[in-house]
Amino acid sequence: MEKDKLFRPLNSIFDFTSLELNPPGELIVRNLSDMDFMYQDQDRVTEILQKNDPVIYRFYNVEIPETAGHLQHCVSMVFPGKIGREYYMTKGHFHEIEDTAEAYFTLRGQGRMVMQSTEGKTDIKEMKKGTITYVPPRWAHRCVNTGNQPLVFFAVYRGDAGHNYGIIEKKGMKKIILEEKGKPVIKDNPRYKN
Ligand code: S6P
Ligand code: ZN
Repeated sequence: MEKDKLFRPLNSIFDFTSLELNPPGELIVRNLSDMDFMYQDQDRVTEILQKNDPVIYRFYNVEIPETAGHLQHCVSMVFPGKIGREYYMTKGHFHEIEDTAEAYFTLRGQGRMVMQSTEGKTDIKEMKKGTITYVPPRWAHRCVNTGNQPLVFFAVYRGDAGHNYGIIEKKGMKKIILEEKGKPVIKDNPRYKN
């Protein structure tokens, strides 16, 4: 990446048919095996992984200097699907620099943003085409696709925010979203480690 002071204006374009960003920047793909331990139904995880390793989501990070004055931005897509009754979702994270917030604009699909603060409060917001979701500083965030098409969203956050995945990897999140009678329902996570 260019040095900060040399950085120039940029334009990228997202193609809603191919679900690709051009220029792609950094593309990160997460398969089930990257987050197998996060799902409730571990028997189902084993069964699926014996056959294949589905892509759960991918995201394009536009390459921006990782400094405070810049705004990192990205387009993510969570594919439709479930592991048992639990919908495909992102790993979820806190930002490493705790006082950094984030804004999400949903472009396509249906889902939920599951949030949890460092003090243990939880909040869940609907995501659908047109929703703008604000993630305040110190709130972990995970996106869950509850629909039957890709959930696509654009997110913007401070360039130096960084990502802390470790807490959610170890503890999980307090709330999970499961399918019940064809609809998404919020449940307490029985595997949450306090
Ligand atoms: C970054 C922002 C999103 C996620 C992306 C994937 O702060 O919240 O771009 O990185 O949706 O989720 P995760 O939890 O794997 O980073
Ligand atoms: Zn984030």
